[in-house]
Amino acid sequence: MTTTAPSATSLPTSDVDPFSHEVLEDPLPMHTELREAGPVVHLSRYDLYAFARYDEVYAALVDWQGFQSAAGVGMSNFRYEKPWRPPSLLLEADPPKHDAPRRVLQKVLGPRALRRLREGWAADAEALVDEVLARGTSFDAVESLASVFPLRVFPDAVGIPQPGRENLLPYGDHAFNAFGPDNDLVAKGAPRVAELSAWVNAQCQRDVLAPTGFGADIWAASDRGDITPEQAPLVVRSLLTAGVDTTVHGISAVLYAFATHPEQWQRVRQDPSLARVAFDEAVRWESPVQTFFRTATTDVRVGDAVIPDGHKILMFLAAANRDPRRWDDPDVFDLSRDPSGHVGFGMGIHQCAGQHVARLEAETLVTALARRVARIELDGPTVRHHNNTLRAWESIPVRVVLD
Ligand code: OVM
Repeated sequence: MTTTAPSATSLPTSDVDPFSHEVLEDPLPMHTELREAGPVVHLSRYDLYAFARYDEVYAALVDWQGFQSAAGVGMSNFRYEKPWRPPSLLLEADPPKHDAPRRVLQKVLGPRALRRLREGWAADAEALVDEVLARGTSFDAVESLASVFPLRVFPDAVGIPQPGRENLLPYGDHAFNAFGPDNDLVAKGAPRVAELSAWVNAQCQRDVLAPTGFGADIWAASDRGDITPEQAPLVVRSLLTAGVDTTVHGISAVLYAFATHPEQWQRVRQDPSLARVAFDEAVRWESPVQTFFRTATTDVRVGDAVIPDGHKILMFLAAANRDPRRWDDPDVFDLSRDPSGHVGFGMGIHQCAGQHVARLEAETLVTALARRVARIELDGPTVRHHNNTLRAWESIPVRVVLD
């Protein structure tokens, strides 16, 4: 990649393609280069403005007036291009339209609702760990744990029926690819979009959902008039879109972190209450959601730069989460650090509505593992899964030593 220093009249600029396979395989060198180039870097290939430093990413996340979401939080601008599906009422909306759906979802996924799930999920996690370990002590942590556990607990919690659940991961994978440019990853998903969308949309209907669960709770909110009956299925769709791949890759991240940091595993073993902070530290360290876009609502000044009205801003959450201006030893996965303030779940009015659900999934699974596994180490080459938005794993072979 070529980065050009700013002259008197121009911003630092880079011709890097953040969505190329080379960068997706290892984005860290690009993050460093963009962070060091300046607070705002023009990406010439796509004519957009990149923020890779913590302060600018944070400021953009909380400034929903200056940086809107309703024009899309991917590269494509909904003012000029038709979205691949009807926009999300949460992610791709601004106040005031955003607020009622947000309030409803936040309540449905809030601490009260989760208290009812903890015990069952802890038991499910122990049962899964027992099953996996009964088959042997060498296994793929993605195939056996990270891609299994969320699919055991989350669709049941939403209340969707069993058939077709194998569609959830491919649908989410495409949705996260669709935030990027129209590249080969989007083309790969295109043949199944109609089929997958039809299935997902069908699961959002009231009569398909179980009488209790997050889905039923969202429909009950429409009975109370908190949202309209037209909005309810789209709020359910947000759960099914954003709630599966993210937790799979987040759990992969924390398992990879432990497999490569044995001393940190010993700490959770001694104090299982660290499982929760371990997940947030893994989300900071790996940033399962790497990027989101915003759109400037006017000419917005950022430092010496002006983002022109209507232009796209690319926020590198992952680069902000390892900005040495904000974090000591940012590349170190360390359970003694306080990772709060990381932007892996975003920040501000759009901050991840499912973050407590994600934490509960990760916490129960890590706790179940810590009860039985004394050591965990890599047992072969890991393989990345490339996605325009997600930092993901295809395979993490591990070998464990039991108590
Ligand atoms: C949504 C949504 C929210 C967050 C992430 C996301 C595909 C989707 O509301 O549909 O990624």
